[in-house]
Order: sequence, then structure tokens, then C-alpha cells
Amino acid sequence: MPEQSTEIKKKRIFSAIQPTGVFTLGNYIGAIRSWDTLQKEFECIYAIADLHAITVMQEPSALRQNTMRAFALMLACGMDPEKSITFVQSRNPHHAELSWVLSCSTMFGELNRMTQFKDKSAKHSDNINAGLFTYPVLMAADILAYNADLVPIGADQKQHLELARNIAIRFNQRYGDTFTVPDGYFPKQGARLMSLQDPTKKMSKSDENANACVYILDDKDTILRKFRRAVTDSDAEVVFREGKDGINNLMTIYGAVTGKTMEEIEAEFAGKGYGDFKTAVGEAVADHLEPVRTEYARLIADKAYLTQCIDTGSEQAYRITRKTLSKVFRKVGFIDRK
Ligand code: ATP
Ligand code: LTN
Repeated sequence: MPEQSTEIKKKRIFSAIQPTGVFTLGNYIGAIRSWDTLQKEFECIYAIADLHAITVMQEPSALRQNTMRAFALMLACGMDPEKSITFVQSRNPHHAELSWVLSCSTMFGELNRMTQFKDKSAKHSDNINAGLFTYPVLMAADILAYNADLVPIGADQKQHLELARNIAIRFNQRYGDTFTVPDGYFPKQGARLMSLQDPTKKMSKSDENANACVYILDDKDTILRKFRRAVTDSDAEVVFREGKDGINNLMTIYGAVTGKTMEEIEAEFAGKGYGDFKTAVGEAVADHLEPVRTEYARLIADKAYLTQCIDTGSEQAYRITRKTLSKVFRKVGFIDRK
């Protein structure tokens, strides 16, 4: 009797990050750190989302440079081109093609409810372009083109993922089973880190105030300084409690890099002042990020290797999405393509 195959098809993961600047501690803890862990178990596909980046004004030469840097940073954070597909979004034309088709299955009202669109149009009131509005459709295309099962993202992207699911369900109902309906994957710890200067706002790499966020390439002195200046409150008590946004955020960060629970952190700093606590958070974060900084310095000096990884990864990505695109085009009634 032939032996039964015991191989179970691995779940597929897709995620992306925009090359809009050096990644912050928020990007790292909220998203990228889990990308690395997932590689051990799943088939992972990770992209640098440069098409998304131009929804806000970019200086062309800076975007090109930031895309290479973001790619190197992604590898420095542990993404391994031998294990996973790592590439640059604009190098696979299927993302933009599918986005158009999906935009015809997306309602204006749905896009109009997206909070990121509202936030970004308030922030960039001189450039409220159509791409900023249809941004979530492109994100849905990124995910659905690969039929991804799981999408590791920070909590701020939940609404976009929900929309991607709705688009997939609607398309499947209209044209027959085509797309996998993806689930979000949110890290247990630190899904949403807040600004160090205004802990009611999310830590964002495009924040004008450099003290508001820790960049993952900041050196130890800079990290310590930023934590020392972090906005807290006047209680001088390290406890996780409603109304203590600044301290809650620092405790979340400390927990995320040390693995300690909130109770353990409260016990560790009972009777100590905010000064000691802030220094401990700074030290722990700097130590945690040190290996990433070292690896980045090595990778960014090797342009030939990075270019080769991008070429290979983009080709692999293209081969996967070609199948989806053929199916989609057939379903919607476009004449056959070769
Ligand atoms: P920008 O400031 O350019 O809008 P961003 O810092 O918000 O960028 P993105 O490239 O939009 O970063 O997001 C990359 C990933 O990092 C996403 O999965 C997002 O959910 C996650 N992320 C971003 N900011 C945070 C944060 N403060 N806390 C946790 N996760 C975050
Ligand atoms: N919009 C995302 C980046 C992104 C993304 C994706 C994340 C673009 N395409 C597909 C997950 C899946 C953001 O983090 N701002």
C-alpha cells in the first residue's frame, strides 16, 4: 500500500512595511518581530511597500534610498531570503493590477470610513490624493494576490484587514471561490506603542518630533536620552492603570523587550522613582536592538547582495501571483492572456 503523505500544507503569511523612514520601536515590536518568529513555522512572504509610500509626498532619490535601507533593515531584523520570500512591492506589477480589479468591488462608503485616511488627510491637507483614499484596496490586493492565510500587523491596521476580508468575501460571492479570506495576526505584547512625547498618539516613523519615537538604529545614548525625556505623570508610581498613559506605554515597552508581566514590573519598581524606571527601560531597549544595528551595518555595505535578494524575491513573488491574476481575469470576463 502506498504510504500516505503526512505533509500538511503550511499556512501562508503575507505582510509589508512602508519605506517611509527608519523603522521605529513600534514597527519592530508591533509587527516585524513577529514576522521573524513566524518564519519558523509558516511559508512567509514579506514586502517593502513602496507603492503605498507615494500616497504621501516623497523625494524620489530619498524614496529609492529608503527602500534599499528598509529592505536591509528587514533582513537585519531576521527575515531570511533563504527561508522566506522578501521583495519590493513595485517590482511585482500584479499588486497594482489586482488593486484596480478589487477597487471595482470596493464601495466608496467603505473607504470613507477608514480612520487612517482621515488621520493622514488631516496631516497632509495639501495632498489628499486619490491614492491615499484607495490605499486599503492596494493593501487588500497585496494580501489576496498571494492567498495569504495570516497577516501579522499592528493593531492600527485592523480596520484595513477587515476591509480586505470583506472585499475577498464579496468577490468570492460574486464570481465564485477565488480568494482565501485572511485572518489578522496580532502580537500579544506591544501591538500598539504610543509616542514618548504624547502617549495618546501612536508612535509613528513619520512623526516630526524625533524624541517621540525610538528608531531601531538609534545608538544607546540616544535611546537612553529619549526615554529620560519621555512624558509621564506626577504620581511617581510605576503601576499599570487607566489615566497613566505615559507609564502604561513605558511598561508595555519594557514588558515587550524583557518578557516580564505588568505585575512583575510593578514589583521590580515598587518604591523606586521614575528616573530609575526610565533608565531601566532605555537600557533594556538598547540591548534588545543592538544585534539589529550590527547586522544592518554589515548588510547596507553590501549593495550587490541586497540587489540580488530583491531580484530573486521579486521573481518568486511574481510567479505566485501570476496564477491568482490569471484566475481573477478569467472570472471577471477579461479575454485570455498568454
Ligand atoms: P507612517 O508613520 O509612515 O504612517 P508607520 O510607522 O505607521 O508609518 P507602517 O509602515 O504604516 O508604519 O506600519 C508597519 C507595521 O508596523 C504595521 O504592521 C503597523 O501596524 C505596525 N505599527 C506601526 N506603528 C506601530 C505602533 N506604534 N505600535 C505597534 N505597531 C505599529
Ligand atoms: N498598510 C500597512 C503596510 C502594508 C501591509 C500590506 C501590511 C502594505 N501592504 C499588506 C500587511 C499586509 C501599514 O502597515 N501601514
